[in-house]
Amino acid sequence: MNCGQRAGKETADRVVGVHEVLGLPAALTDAGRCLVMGVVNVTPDSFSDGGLWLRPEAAVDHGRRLLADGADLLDVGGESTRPGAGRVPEEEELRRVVPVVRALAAEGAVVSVDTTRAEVARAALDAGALVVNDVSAGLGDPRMPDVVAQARAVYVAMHWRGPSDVMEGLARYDDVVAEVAAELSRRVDALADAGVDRRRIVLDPGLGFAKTARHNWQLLAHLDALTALGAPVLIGASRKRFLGSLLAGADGTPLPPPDRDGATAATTALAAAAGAWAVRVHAVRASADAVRVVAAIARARAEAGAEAGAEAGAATREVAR
Ligand code: PMM
Repeated sequence: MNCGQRAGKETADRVVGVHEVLGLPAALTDAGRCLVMGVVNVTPDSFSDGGLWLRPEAAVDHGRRLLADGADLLDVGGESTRPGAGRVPEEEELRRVVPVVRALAAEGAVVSVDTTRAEVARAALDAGALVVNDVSAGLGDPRMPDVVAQARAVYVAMHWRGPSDVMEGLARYDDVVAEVAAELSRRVDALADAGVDRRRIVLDPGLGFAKTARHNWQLLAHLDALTALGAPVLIGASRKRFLGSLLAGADGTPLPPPDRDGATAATTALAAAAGAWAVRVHAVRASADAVRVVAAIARARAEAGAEAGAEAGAATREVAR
């Protein structure tokens, strides 16, 4: 059994394969389905929603809307990681992120901070965040694992090969699924060596980060290789370029980011069915519906299995008489 997996038996309301992460409220660990993480980008330049929620009040309002749409947790970020993006000064990242984290956490939201900087993570954790979403899995700032370990926070460790301004040149693999799994596995060991509790680590293949569209599809097609690592898995396909390219018009123009939400919801359903712990999405409603559909089907399967088991038991008793 995966170390983060429920030890519970297969019943109608316990969906098999749903992972549990230590350090989150019961409402999330008992959800019995894939969770939905809503994205709150407090940035002027994110690829899909840059500049829309740069003022703290606008970002907090956006977070509230995502919660109303069914988000289980919110991921607040102050630095764009789109391909080619440069760095934002640390003070600016702090200024963008901390008031938004504080306000949403004070309203009872489960908040994740999307940062590679230990100081930003520390300030966000002090302001009430429970999760650190580090797209560099500790490679961007060597002090990060210690900050997360000390705070006993949840650590989302994403597959990362280098900063956004150089990552496109790092998208070279012989076998992307095996290499991403192996590199993530090494990061888990390094994080655990640095004191992070393995039961608080979530893994993410990092779709679009040092990956071509083909690499992203390969990873989505083989999520079992990632869930087999024994940790909960988060998938961030939302609105990414490979979806826009798939759905390009006849002239080859990729579909723009806000028009990629239908494709995003399809990836959510497939990730949930493959046992993902959570999906990270910009538009929450469709994904919140999709994870519930997948959970209902899993429950129906478990019920059918239980009924078949009971019938087989009765038949065996009949023969033994
Ligand atoms: N993608 C983006 C940002 N942060 N975090 C995780 N864990 N996984 C992702 O795939 C991921 C991420 C880029 O999307 P954005 O610029 O719209 O936030």
